[in-house]
Amino acid sequence: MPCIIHIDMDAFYASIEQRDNPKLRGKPVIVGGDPNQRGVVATCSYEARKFGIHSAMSSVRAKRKCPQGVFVRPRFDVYKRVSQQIREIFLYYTPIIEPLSLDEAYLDVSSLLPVRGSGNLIAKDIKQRIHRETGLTASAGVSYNKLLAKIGSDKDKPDGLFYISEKEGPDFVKSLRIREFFGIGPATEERLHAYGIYTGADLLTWTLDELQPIFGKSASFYYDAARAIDRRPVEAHRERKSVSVEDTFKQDLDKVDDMLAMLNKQCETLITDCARIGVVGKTVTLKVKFNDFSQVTRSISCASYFTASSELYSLIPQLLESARVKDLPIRLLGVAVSNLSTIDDANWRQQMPLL
Ligand code: DCP
Ligand code: MG
Repeated sequence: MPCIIHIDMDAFYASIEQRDNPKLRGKPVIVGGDPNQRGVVATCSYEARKFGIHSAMSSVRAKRKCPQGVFVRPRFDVYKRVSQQIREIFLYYTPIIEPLSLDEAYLDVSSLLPVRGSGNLIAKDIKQRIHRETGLTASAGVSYNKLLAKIGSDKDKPDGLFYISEKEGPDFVKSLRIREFFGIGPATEERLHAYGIYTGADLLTWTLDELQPIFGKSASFYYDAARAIDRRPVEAHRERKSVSVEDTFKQDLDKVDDMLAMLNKQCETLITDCARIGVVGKTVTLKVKFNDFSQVTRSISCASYFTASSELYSLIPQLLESARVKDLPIRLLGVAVSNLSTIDDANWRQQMPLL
């Protein structure tokens, strides 16, 4: 059996701000955009989470929930440097590293087991080393596949270490809320609830054929996931070509206003996902699937990078118009950003102005 570790830094941007400015320690720190300029929260310290603040919330709302919160503008160059430092630490253990964003990665440490004894010991060592070299805490999930390792790293945050053995895997998955499964966002969660699927145990009662219409291409992934099986290898050197979001609707959409409202939300999700991954893109692609299952995509490329969801959304109405080649209801909409570059302070300044 493989041994996979998923490492995820705790309150990443906020912890770095607290590390670098002692006045911020112990305080509710909110990293993100200006509450006076329609900015959003990138992340916040654990002190701020007690007030109900979380990533992607509008800064105005965050300010209302926690008036004493200290708002700090992000410093992407510093975050990128720390991210690089962490990756170098990982390389000390294994070359099989798959970064998912600036602050998280999968590591396949299977070949280290004979020397190091256990995945737990390796994870503990990695966490200590990260703390010693960066002054920051990380949480680790240790298990026999990516699915369980990733869920595990979230179970004992902050500064956590969570191990799921082969024996525990299937029961552990049964107890999960469906939201905790990889790739299930709020829209899919709602759709699954409509089918009566709330937990891993519910998912387990569905056959592969029954899951097909719900999940399409991903049906077998979720069929396996319900059984604590995940055959995806840790893929080192995988280069990301695009960032995307898509939703299949419970009921097909036939009103343009509803389509645009959905796409507006998707643009917001996409921009925050790009920030988390640490990239910006110049090309936007709209995907439309009609209720006869035919699919159309349309793209526009720009001279500068998209850093605000409003910039992205401003191109959506024309894309939608050209993609609606048939006057049929729509069952799926998606937006993707490609032509990527890594994020830096200069190309993000617009999105997150100084307070
Ligand atoms: N991020 C962002 N916008 C989001 C989510 C995240 O800009 N909607 C950024 C800020 C985070 C970093 O990505 O610090 C890592 O994301 P995580 O989801 O891992 O969140 P944190 O590391 O901040 O907190 P946690 O301790 O829950 O992992
Ligand atoms: Mg994190």
